[in-house]
Amino acid sequence: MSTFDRRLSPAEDWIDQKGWTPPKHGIAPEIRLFGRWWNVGWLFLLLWVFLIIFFAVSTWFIETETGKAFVERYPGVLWHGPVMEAQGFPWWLRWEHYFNLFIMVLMIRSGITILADHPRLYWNVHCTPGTEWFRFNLPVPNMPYYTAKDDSVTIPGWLGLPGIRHSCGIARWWHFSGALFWSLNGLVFVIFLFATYQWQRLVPRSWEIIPNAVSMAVQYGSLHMPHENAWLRYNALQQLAYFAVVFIMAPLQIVTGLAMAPAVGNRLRRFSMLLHRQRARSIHFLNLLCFLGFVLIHVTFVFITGFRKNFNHIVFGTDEGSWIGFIWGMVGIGVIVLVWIAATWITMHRSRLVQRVGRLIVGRVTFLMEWFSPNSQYKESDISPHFWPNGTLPKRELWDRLLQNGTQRCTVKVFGKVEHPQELTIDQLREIGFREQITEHYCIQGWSGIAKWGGTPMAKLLERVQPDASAKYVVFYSHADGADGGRYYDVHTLSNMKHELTLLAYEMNGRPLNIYHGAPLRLRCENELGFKQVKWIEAIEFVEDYKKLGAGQGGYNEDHEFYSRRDPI
Ligand SMILES: Nc1nc2c(c(=O)[nH]1)N[C@H]1C(S)=C(S)[C@@H](COP(=O)(O)O)O[C@H]1N2
Ligand SMILES: [Mo]
Repeated sequence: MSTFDRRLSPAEDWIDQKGWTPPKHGIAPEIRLFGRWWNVGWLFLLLWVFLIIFFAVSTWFIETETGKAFVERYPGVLWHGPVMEAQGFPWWLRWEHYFNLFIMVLMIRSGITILADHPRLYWNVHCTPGTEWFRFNLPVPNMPYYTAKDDSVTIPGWLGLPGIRHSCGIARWWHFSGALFWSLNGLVFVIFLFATYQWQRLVPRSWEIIPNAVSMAVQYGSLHMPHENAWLRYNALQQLAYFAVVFIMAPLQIVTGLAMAPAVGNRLRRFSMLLHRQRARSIHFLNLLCFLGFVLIHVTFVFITGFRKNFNHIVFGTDEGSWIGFIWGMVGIGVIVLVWIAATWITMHRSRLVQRVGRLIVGRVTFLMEWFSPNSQYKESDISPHFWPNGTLPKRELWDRLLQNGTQRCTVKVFGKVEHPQELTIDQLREIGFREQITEHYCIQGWSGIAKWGGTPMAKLLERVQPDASAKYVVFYSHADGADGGRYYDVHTLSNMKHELTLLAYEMNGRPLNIYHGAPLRLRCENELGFKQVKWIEAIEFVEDYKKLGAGQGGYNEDHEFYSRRDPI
């Protein structure tokens, strides 16, 4: 054991709320429009007014001659498929509909938890304070070291998964495992759709769908419940809505989800210029609102258009009016509620288990994204005017040492399974090699920023120290402790260290790195998230395995906050 790993701390395998990031409450969500902030409550008022106008106009219009002719011409149901007596709801559709609900509940809850870790949404990639269009926290205070962690807010445990504050690490296991199953479920659904007649119920094949959908809306709006039968075919409005959910909203959610990953963004530069992380994040959220709006309207219509029949359709696939489908439907929803409660309990009390199972389920899939390793850089003009700081500052000693010796004479110790262990000053590092790169930083909490980093390529250091064949991982020990005490550290794969953009940085935006951003030395490993970019590096150790370090998860946040050791997404 070296003197470095002795200062690492063990970690709890569960979330002890007393030791966790203390609660901090946000504010009611606000939207920035016309240069000022509006409470979203106003939107509901607006929606209400809109609905009243819509109902009034529909009621008037449908009685006019034009209205009558319109509804007669476009009754609201289109059908081009073969005339079959019973289209019905086959078993696969009913089961997938249920799985979908089941998974979406978990994903929405964990998604809200992730959002609360950076309670602001932007259309620009820099996340400059004041430029957000949506927030549920107060304006960013003007102080030198207000971190993204300080900015995160608490979400109640009944809503979020797990809720509380700064729990995005564990929420992500739920969110990504859910996303995997949800996408597979969707894929199987689409395959079945096209393997059967069912796709004809969903896919519109004529522009007549538009006036028919308007007609449907007017009929509902004037409270004329149209005569229709969803058992045989959907009406135009239903068809459009279901089509949008399956073929537009769901794929959009998958694409914007992936677009937030550093591995994807850094690889597909052209694509990510268009759909950069903050746009993707904003659209991901707006699309969530579309999903929620859909669910609200969908459930309302299930109840007002004959709920016993509708429940029989979707639960048993029968077209009759008994209570049986509704009763079993409620049992199904009861199961979801139980899972809702159990998921929160497990996440809080068996956190390490959630981390482990999550890794088992989605680990490999997300790790594959390291294939999308970074290959492109930004221009000078892309550099962010503001770069959020994050992390727990080092103690007084390091500040004093930096002041006394100057950064250039600070040393970094390189040791472990290498031919030539050594202790190098920043000046000596510079002699080994120097390069500059303009890259995007992706913090796990949701913010991003572009900066120019100057430093020594890790590959050059590898040439110098010559790792042994047994060295598989590289450990970066910080001068600073993590939030719960014990030294901050993080483990990287040796292969990631060989990448041309992996840098030991001591310059930022053309100036010596300042202490807030990690002086004297910090890491840049561009296909991983921000927490893996260790700041204030004191030592670098080459190891065969990391399981004996700290709590054995491969890093401080991995140990204490249940993050993933490889996190390219
Ligand atoms: N030693 C140390 N390094 C750290 C952290 C920390 O808490 N301690 N935080 C990490 C996180 S979560 C992020 S997002 C980046 C932030 O880097 P920045 O402050 O330059 O923006 O540093 C990483 N490096
Ligand atoms: Mo971060």
